[in-house]
Amino acid sequence: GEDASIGDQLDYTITGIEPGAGITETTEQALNAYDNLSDWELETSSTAGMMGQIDSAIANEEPLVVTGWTPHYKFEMYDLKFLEDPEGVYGDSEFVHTMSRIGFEEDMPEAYAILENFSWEVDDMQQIMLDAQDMEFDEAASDWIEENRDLTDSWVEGIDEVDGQSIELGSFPWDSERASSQVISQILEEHGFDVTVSNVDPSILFQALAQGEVDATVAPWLPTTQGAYLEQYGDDIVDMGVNMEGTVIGLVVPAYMDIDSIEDLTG
Ligand code: PBE
Repeated sequence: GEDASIGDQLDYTITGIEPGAGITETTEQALNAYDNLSDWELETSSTAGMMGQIDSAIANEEPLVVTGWTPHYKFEMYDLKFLEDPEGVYGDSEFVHTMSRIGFEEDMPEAYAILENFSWEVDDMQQIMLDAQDMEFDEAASDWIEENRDLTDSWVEGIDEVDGQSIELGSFPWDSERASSQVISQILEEHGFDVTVSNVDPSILFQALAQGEVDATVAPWLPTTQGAYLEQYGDDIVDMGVNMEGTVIGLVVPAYMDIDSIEDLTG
């Protein structure tokens, strides 16, 4: 008989990650924006859970739709593709921003200046994520710093060292942000700061920044991924600008699935 529809095969379920992720919020918007997704739902769990589902689906060449993003080393590991997004819900290629609490520049001018100078490429982040498959993130970050001293020196050039001033950075639990927070915290520590990094969901990070509970972050993806959180808390946060460009979010499927667009997810 007829092949079961893609919706029937997947039980009308998109496999997601942590509830507080920006991509979770954006996918909820996609469920409303696409008429063909009116019977579909987003199953949130964890990034590890989503990765496990990719592992088993690909091993058995089964269909699967996940909330995906690049840079992410594991997505280079499998033959995956983004579904076209004709409604533009997931936006275009995005920017990673550096942000701080109000008052941070006055309180810690040297840290502010270094963070404002922080800027690197997707390939740099990808390299650390790749190396971190075989070692700890702090080791992978140290290796990258040693190989990129001309770039990292440019972040601190002409800025006075400090003597043990403590700084609290907020970040996310995803590999991309563990890479960036490791790099910037090691550079700040070399400059005399005593750095602590707390990895929290985006919804918590924006709140903490707005309430001045953390000093700064190099984690947020904008304008789409964490746009909703910036709308909510942006008036009480200093957006210091872009530190990296070229991140992408969307719905991702194994390349063997013969669908190309979100509109192909039908009942
Ligand atoms: N991510 C990775 C996060 C930001 C970095 C896309 C999973 C998110 O908030 O969706």
